[in-house]
Parts: sequence; structure tokens; C-alpha cells
Amino acid sequence: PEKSNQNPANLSQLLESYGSLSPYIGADHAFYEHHLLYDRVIDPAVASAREQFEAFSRSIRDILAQRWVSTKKTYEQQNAKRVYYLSLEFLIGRSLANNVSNLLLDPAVQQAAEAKGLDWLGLIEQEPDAGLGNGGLGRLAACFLDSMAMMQIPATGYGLRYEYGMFRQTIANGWQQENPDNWLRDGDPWEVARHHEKVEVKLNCSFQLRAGNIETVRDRPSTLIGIPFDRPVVGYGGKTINTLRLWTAAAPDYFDFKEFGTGDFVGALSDTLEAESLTRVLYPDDSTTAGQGLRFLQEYFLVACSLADIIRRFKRYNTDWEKLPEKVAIQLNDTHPSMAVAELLRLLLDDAHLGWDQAWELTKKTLAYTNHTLLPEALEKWPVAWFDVLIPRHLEIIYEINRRLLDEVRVRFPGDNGRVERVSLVEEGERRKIRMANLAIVGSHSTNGVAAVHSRLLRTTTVKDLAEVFPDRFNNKTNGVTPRRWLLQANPALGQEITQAIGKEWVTDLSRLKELRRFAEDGGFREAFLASKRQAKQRFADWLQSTTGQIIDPGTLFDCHVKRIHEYKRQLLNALRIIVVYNRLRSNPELDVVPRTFIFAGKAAPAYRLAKLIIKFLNNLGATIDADPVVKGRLKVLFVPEYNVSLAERLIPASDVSNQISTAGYEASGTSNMKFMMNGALTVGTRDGATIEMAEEAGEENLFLFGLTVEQVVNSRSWYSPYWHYDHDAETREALDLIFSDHFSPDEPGIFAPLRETLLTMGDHYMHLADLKSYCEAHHQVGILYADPEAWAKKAILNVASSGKFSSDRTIAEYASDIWKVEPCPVI
Ligand code: B1N
Repeated sequence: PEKSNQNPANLSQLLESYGSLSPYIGADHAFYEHHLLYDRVIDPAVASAREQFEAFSRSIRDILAQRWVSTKKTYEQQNAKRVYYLSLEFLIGRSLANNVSNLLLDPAVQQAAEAKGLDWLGLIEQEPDAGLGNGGLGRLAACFLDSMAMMQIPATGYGLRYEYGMFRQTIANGWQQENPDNWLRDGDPWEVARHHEKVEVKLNCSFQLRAGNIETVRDRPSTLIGIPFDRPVVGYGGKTINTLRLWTAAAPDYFDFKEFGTGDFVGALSDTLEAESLTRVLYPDDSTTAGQGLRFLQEYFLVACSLADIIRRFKRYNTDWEKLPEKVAIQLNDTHPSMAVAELLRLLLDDAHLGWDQAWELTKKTLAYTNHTLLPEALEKWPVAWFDVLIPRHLEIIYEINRRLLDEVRVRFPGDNGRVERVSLVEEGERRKIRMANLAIVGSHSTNGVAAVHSRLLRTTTVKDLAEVFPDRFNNKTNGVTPRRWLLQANPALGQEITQAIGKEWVTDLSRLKELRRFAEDGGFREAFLASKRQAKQRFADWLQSTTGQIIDPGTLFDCHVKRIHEYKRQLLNALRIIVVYNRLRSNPELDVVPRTFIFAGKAAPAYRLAKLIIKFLNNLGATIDADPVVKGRLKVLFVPEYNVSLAERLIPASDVSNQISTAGYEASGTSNMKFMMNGALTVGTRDGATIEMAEEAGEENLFLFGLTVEQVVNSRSWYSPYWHYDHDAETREALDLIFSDHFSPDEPGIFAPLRETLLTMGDHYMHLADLKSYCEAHHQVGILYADPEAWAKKAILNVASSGKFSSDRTIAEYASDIWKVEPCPVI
């Protein structure tokens, strides 16, 4: 095709004029119009917004294609050690603006788009979020990919290409409704199908799905096909383009038609639906396990496809199996892919024909495991019977691992039968189960938690007995988030102020933010900081009004609590403290309080009834307060539906206050806490997860910490009674009684009765009432500080300046040197 000079969106020309990238990126085939005309066969002049987005994104993919290929080639030529990040979730969000920014193509690309008459912001809005994850665990995986690509680490993410991602949340009469997220309906411009790299996965029997549960149908082996779809992971600067490889399940196309002797061609093909349903949908459970057969198969499918691919690649460039751990590091994102222990052993024993001892050593040296939660309901345990039916060879291998493990423990801890029972990979009982965390710890060389307090509790309580058997394996890797997406792109106003003050190096070295510390004393900078916050708040308010019609006042304090709805995250504690303030205003309308907008958002697992009731309660609380003239204009409670990556990108930069109020000991790390800190919100939080480390970095005096510590929670469990607080604290009692009186549910009396059960009669497991008073006091202090903008700005700036540790670049540097022993491999 002819290059046209009048066409400003011809990105290849644009790139030629764009100095810094031209040495890296060949862009001879980047044509926006080309994609519209030749891929979609439409007149570019009449393309819909969606078609414009597709063509534009394909042009950006064209720009990075050559660099993507040379990244792969470099890794092959250097036979570099690779990192493989195995995860059932990658919560990617949108890619267009992110890829443009990481390629250093903005603002040139925006200008080119606009010169073409395209509405750049509208274009970006056309892209659906790739919501292939529930929350923090999946988003962490996505941040890690960004950091590894920026740091030029030869890394590949392996996951599943769910046809339906996290459900879309709508609210009807205050209740959460789940809607399917058919994000691939119109295709995805970023992915590349690699049909020729398909792999086979063998199961011991065929299966059928009945309402998400598997039923084995025929007692003979069956085969599934995994087809890889690759997505580019653009490292900041555009030098390295790594790959996220997602597997789709399919039935083999060589069908055994002899078995259908009746000539039932159509009937035979309809069976393929069964295979394809394996990767149909993401499980929407955060920090719990659904325990369903379909999930079991998803996990095995990811592991089998990815390991086959990894081993195939290893063998192409290596002949000596001893070299496996020198060339391959596999990180297991929680226990979800922990069948990798048995699968890798199986490959080394049965395919490579190694002896047990050598295969076992290589397996351990290659694998590493990250734990993300201590919640007992989230620790995966799979029925032995399922292994037996579907993957009996793996069960045999797990039994042999266990036999050797228990022998070793009996020798090293003579007479300690309790320990033998507790470290065993098999949980005995009516229905015997495999403990997947134990399998992951025993079958790998590294087990890490995701924040210091979490790693300590994991080692000293949850898996204490195993940690004493293998003390050297345990370590901590405090989480981080990518400053590219979460500061540079999400908060351009603040990003520019920071760059103006200290230069641009912070984008790839976030520790440089500490240079902002002295600007906390600079009146001009404080003013600029407050202006950027004000701008982000206005942007959010405008977006909210244009998309939902809801009106909020950017002049009020934005007080945010956004995350999955879960009892341990204590959205109810926040609701109670709002009711306390509401009651104070009702009994004393003259009271001087800072006007606040409380913003909640988050999804509840569809089967988690209390979490869904909490959403209903927050909505009713908002409606009641809206209707009450006494508090109008002073308090507003908002529940924003459909919390996802894109909403977080809009909301976090606009917030003044971040609530991180889990019962101490229950939030493994948290990562939104870090995003809020980077964006200049002040934290009201418990001493839990990574919030503890945030306070260490910034100084406790710059956060609002409150509530019971881990030790206090543990030590008061046995005698704690919520009734004590109900009986002795009038504000606590009045807040609860207002709920029980149906003040927030006049038309639906009694619907909030389960809140009484969880907060009082069932014992308040998450100790809301124990922390309510100190939480109210913390927020009282917040209000006082907010009334003094100079003092507020100073603290907020000190928080931003102290957030450098929480870059995922720092986290990845630690994984790379301590666990993976991997070096950067710059693309030639
Ligand atoms: O992982 C995040 C942490 O920052 C959070 O504190 C932690 O809650 C989160 C089963 C999970 N832990 N476990 C899960 C997700 C899906 C699922 O099916 C468990 N998510 C976390 C990153 O480390």
C-alpha cells in the first residue's frame, strides 16, 4: 500500500518523525486506514467508534510487532534464563493508552488521532476492560508483567483466556445483579492466536458438565487441546515486548468417528462444546475457593498446557536436564497452579525418564510458590477422588512425595505424630483431600508471603509445622504496583507536577520520589499539589455525572473505600462510623463537620449472601442520608457500581482519604493502599498487611492508624464479646439500633436482620465493634486536618514522597535476585 502524506494518522510516518523509538521499532506496516479498509472492509469515513478503536489498536500493535519478534529472538539466541509466571488470573484492564504510553508515543499519538478528527478519549473508552481476575491477586500479576518488561527480564505470563471475565455488576433496588462480561464478543485487537503451537492435555476419562460440576462419562482416556493466544506486554520505553500467553480449551479435531458407528456426525461434533466450556468463565470468588470440579480442571489445564510449552521450549535450546533450573524459573501465583509440582515431576519421570531423586531435585529448584491469604476458607484442598478419576498418575506421584516427606519428618521429629498429621499432603477424613498449599511448599524451593506481617504469620501460625521442617524456604516479598499505570497514566496532573519538581526518573525508579520530601515545605508546590488533586476530583465528578447522572461536589472531602466486599475488609465498620456521624448531626444540627462524600465500590461473590446484603445496606444508607434534610450537603454516601481497573484509575487519583480497615491479620498485603498513597490520599487504616510498611516508610504521624493490632486480635479472641461495646458505648448502640429499627429499610422491614446476627449474636468474628470507637476518633482527626489545607497538603506530599518502596519494580527486583536468579536480557 502506498504511504499517503496527507494522512497524519499514518503511524509509520509519525514514528519516523519520532526520534527516540525509531532505532527500536520498525513500523512499515502501521496503517490505521489500512486496517479499516482491508481487515474490516469498510469506508474509513463511516467507521463506528468501536471500529476506529480496533483499527487504531491494530496500528499500535503493528508498531510494536517487530520489536516483539526481536524480543523473542534475543531470548532464543542468548538462551536466556526465563521466568514463567503461572496465574489463573491476570487483571489487565485496558491496553490502548497503556501501550501508547509505555511506547513513549504520547502525546504524539493523541495529536495524530485528533488531527484525523478522531476523539482520542472516546476511542480509549471503546476498549472493554480485560477483567480476567477478581481483585488484588490478579492485578498484582498484571503489575508484575509490566515491571518485568520494563526491567528487560525474559518473562512470560501464563493464564487462561476466559471467554467471560469478572461479571459486570449492576445495582437494582440496591441489590447487586451479575451480568455476563462477554469481553471478546467483538474480538480483541491485541491478541495473536498461535494455532500451530497448540498442546494436548490428556485426562484419564471423558467428562460432562452439569451446572458447572463435572461428571465423568466414559471410562476411557480423553484429550483436550490448548490453543495459545499471545498478548504483548510493552515494557516502559518500548525496548522489551514480553508475552502474556493465554490458553483456550478446544476439542481435538481428529475425532474418533468409528465410535459413532451410527454415523452421528452432528452428535459427535456437539461433544466439542464440553471441551470448549472449560475456559468459558472466570470463577468470581476472591479469597475463597468454589471447590467445583470445573475449577479443578481449569487449574490442571493451565498447568498442563503451560508446562508442556515450557518444556518444549527448554528442549529446543538445551539437551541436559540438569540445566532446567538454570534456564527456567516458574512462579506459582497462589496454590491455584500448584498441580505444577506433580505435573513437572511426571514429565521428568515419565517423558524424560529421569530417576526419582534427580527429577525431584529439579522440580524443587525450578518451582517457587507465593501465598496470598491465610483465610482458612481460601486454602485449597481437592478431593482425592477427583485426582483418582481424572489424573490418577498425578495422585500416584503425590502419594510418593508424601511417603518420602512423612518418612523424613518421622526421622527428624521422632515421636511427633501431630506434626506428621499436620504436614501431610493428605487430609484424612470421610472425604480425603489433597492440601494444595502443603504440596506447593514441599515441592518448591521458595515460599513467600506478600507483606512482612503476612509472611511472618504464614511461617509462625498457618503452616508452622512445615516451616520448621523447611525453614530456609520461607521469605517475604512485599507487594508493589506499577507506577506507570497507577501514577503516570492515571494521574497526569500530579505526574506532571512531580516531574517538574524532581525530573522524570521516578517513572522507572520510584525511590526517587523521596526527593519530593523537601517540597512538602514549599508553599508553591503545595498549592500545585492541591490544584492537581482538585483537578482529578473534578474529572471524576464530571465522569460520574456523565455516565451515571449522579452529582457529587468536588469541594467536599472524598473519603473512599473500594475493594471486594468481604466481612474481613469491614465495609460494615465504615458504614457504622458514617451512622455515628449521621446521628451526631441529627441530634446536633449545628455541629461543625467537614462536608464529606463517602465513596464505596466493589463486587460481592455471587454466592456470598452477607456480602450482597452489605451492598444493599450501603445503597440504602446512601438513599436515607440523601433524603434527610438535616445532613444534606454535608454527608453523601455513594455506591459506584462495576468497580474494575478502569474505575480504579479514575477514582484513586481523585480521593482524599483511603480506608484500609481490615481486621488486623486478615489482609495479606493490600495493593490499593499503595495506589492511594502514591496518588496523595491519606490513609485511615489498621496495622495490617502492607499498610504497616507504608507507615514505616512515611512515619506513623503521617497516617491515621487505629484499632487492634494482630497480637491484640489473637489474644482477645477467646473472651471478646461485641455486647460489651453495645452495652457500654452509647454511640455504638445507637448506630446499631438505628439499623435494627429499620430506619434504613422502612419499606423492607427486617431485611438487615442478618447484620445483627453477624455484628452481635454470632459474636462479631471480625471485631467491628472493638475498633469502632478508635476508627471514629481517627476520622475526627482527619476532619480537623482537612480544615487546614496547608497542613493537609504537607502530609499528603510526604506520603507520595514515601511511596517509592511500593513500586512493583522493587518487588520484582527482589524476586529476580532472591528467588529466580535471573538477569535482564536487553533486546538486540
Ligand atoms: O492477594 C493480593 C493481596 O494484596 C490481598 O491482600 C489478598 O487478599 C489477595 C482465591 C484469592 N489472596 N487470595 C486471593 C483470589 C482469588 C481466588 O480464587 C484467592 N486474593 C488475595 C495480592 O497479593
